[in-house]
Amino acid sequence: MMTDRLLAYFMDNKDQYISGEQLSREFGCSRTAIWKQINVLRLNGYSFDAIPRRGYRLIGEPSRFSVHSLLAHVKTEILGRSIRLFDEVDSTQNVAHKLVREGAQEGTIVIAEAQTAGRGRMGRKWHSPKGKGIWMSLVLKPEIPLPLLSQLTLLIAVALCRSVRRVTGLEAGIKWPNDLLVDGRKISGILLESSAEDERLHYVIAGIGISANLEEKDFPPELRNAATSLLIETGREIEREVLIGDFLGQLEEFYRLYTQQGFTPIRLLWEALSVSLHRPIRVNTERGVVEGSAVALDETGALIVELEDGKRMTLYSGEVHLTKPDS
Ligand code: BTX
Repeated sequence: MMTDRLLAYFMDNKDQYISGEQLSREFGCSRTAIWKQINVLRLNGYSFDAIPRRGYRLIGEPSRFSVHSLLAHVKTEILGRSIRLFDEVDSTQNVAHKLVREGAQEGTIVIAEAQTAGRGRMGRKWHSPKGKGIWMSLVLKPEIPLPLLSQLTLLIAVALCRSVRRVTGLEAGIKWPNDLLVDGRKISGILLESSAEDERLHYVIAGIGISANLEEKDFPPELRNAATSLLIETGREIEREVLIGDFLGQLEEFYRLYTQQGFTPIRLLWEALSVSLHRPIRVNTERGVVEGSAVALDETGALIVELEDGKRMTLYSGEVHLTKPDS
């Protein structure tokens, strides 16, 4: 409650510095309490300038998706025909799973400004601060057998990579299977979760996280070396609605290509965008570490790695590390 009142006070006094002392008098609490509430607002995407002896000034509000602007950019037939926007959720994946159980149709997308429990693969966390990124889940009901699901992951990575390149001009590349990197640092991740029975897919929830407008300070220290954002790399703010619209367009186009011509054209596009091919890599797999050079994808989407002795190995899952020059 006090946070709301404090925010309203700053809104009424835009462009002015307000001292901690004045605020503590106004709200009848200590300056430490005011400072704590300002930090709560900061976590919610508000920015303050703080100058000793002058006080605090509100300098930025969190950006908000607008349905109107999204609809103006989403031109797809199926993907995005129902758009569900949320301010804050635990994970858009959870919301999408629930919506499917309640009958949501293919193409439904769930977007949140913030996630409190965004997740990556294998129980990893996905950092999702408010108003800074694209945290989105897509409901898909593809007519493919379960073993070919990895092809869909690669297809989404291709669409996303092409779209990021087109909208930002950055040389984004794909690290197998579906990390998007710029200059060796991660800007995006894809997580596929499915429900199936007897090798038949009921539905897939494709979770897409794009670190669009995060600044260096928005990343926790342990991620700063490994992760980056489109804003950091381009030096300008990305209009998230434009990127979403472009990505959904690419995805729909590639999905059509895939149903008409199979995986081969997608495989070739993936190989052209890959940063893990033809260079030394180390892959942590369930059965141990494999070192060698990735040479291609096979027709199922698995990675073919050539070992030092010239033998070839096919990997279906694992974590790739680029060992040189920017591991
Ligand atoms: P992943 O397991 O490949 O990647 C997770 C790793 O990525 C983390 O351990 C960390 O090193 C790094 N990382 C975490 N947050 C970020 C970030 N914001 N930017 C760059 N790197 C980061 C990849 O998993 C799949 C991620 C999917 C996220 C989406 S967001 C919408 C949907 N909802 C949800 O809960 N997950 C998906």
